[in-house]
Amino acid sequence: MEQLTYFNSKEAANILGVNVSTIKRWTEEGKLQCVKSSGGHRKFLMHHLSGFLESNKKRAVKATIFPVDTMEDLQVSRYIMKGDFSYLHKHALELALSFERIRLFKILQGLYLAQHPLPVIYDHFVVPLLHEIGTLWEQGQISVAEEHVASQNIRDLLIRLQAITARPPAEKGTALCLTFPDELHDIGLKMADHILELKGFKVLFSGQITPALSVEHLIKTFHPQRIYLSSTVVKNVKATQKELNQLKSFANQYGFDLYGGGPGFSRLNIETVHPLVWLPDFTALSQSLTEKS
Ligand code: B12
Repeated sequence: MEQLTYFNSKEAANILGVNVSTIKRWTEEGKLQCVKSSGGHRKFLMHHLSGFLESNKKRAVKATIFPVDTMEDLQVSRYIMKGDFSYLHKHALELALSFERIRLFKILQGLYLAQHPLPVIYDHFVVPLLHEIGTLWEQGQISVAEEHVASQNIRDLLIRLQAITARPPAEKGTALCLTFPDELHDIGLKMADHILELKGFKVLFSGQITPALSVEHLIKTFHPQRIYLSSTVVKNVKATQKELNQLKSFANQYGFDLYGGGPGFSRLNIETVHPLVWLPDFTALSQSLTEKS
């Protein structure tokens, strides 16, 4: 079973800006959902709290979606509520480069609690942050090790967020997520994984360096209805095109749909693997899943 992160009553009270007895009352009145531990203690998943805030908009104003200890925190908290990504982006970059991952996580979690849609958080907050880190590295302003720590921290935070967000039953089918065999960039694919899971898919995440021929056994065993490919850098265009063509022939043989995302696809000929659908961002991914369902 997957490890989920729960908030206890005190933490839930802090986040919602009320005292513990109010939390108790709201759960008894059925206003606030929770689960109970074997010892009878109330435990809250993030979606219990975000669901409560969604149906109690006035409460959202009082909620401490981001812990406020200083004037700067107050500012950050306001920008989270407003969804001012340009301010948050600047602040988050400073945090990423000083490796303040817990505080960075609180911003990510705050954005989610403030009801900003996950694809919007990814497209307008996380992806620009990663791009900026890459640019600083390219310009020689940060070392390769600093770039690694900052981007690995972000990857780690995405996994933490995924562990505490709502997960509907996987009733929509199975999606296999992979990159081409010479690809090490898989953070975009992690974000796609999260969105697919939230939309009710069971996700098989193969991730980095996945040769097309090696997935045939997975396809035969798990019958994915969809395969999602992410490509950031294409080193060898000819070899990568061959991989894509191989996946297309598997798609014809085993009857799954093929989707792609990432800038690497601009170097490949996707006309020849029609009807592969190239998705420009996570908002498009989310919309494509809503349209189909
Ligand atoms: C983190 C990182 C790494 C990490 C990756 C760790 C990991 N587990 O992913 C490591 C250290 C391994 C790495 C290695 C390298 N990297 Co690097 N890396 C980055 C960095 C900083 C972030 C990458 C990232 O996650 N971006 C976020 C993704 C999501 O952004 P994106 O690819 O633009 O995708 C967007 C869309 O295209 C789409 N999308 C992407 N995938 C998918 C999938 C689906 C299904 C959907 C719907 C959408 C979607 O969503 C995003 C929304 O806009 C970037 C900077 C940058 N600009 O991205 C450099 C960057 C990509 N790296 C670069 C380079 C050069 C390299 C190396 C060649 C360095 C080297 N000399 O070894 C190697 C290549 C290794 C390889 N064979 O792949 C260059 C690429 C330049 C180019 N175009 O050729 C960049 C741009 C840095 C730079 N500014 O120069 N890198």
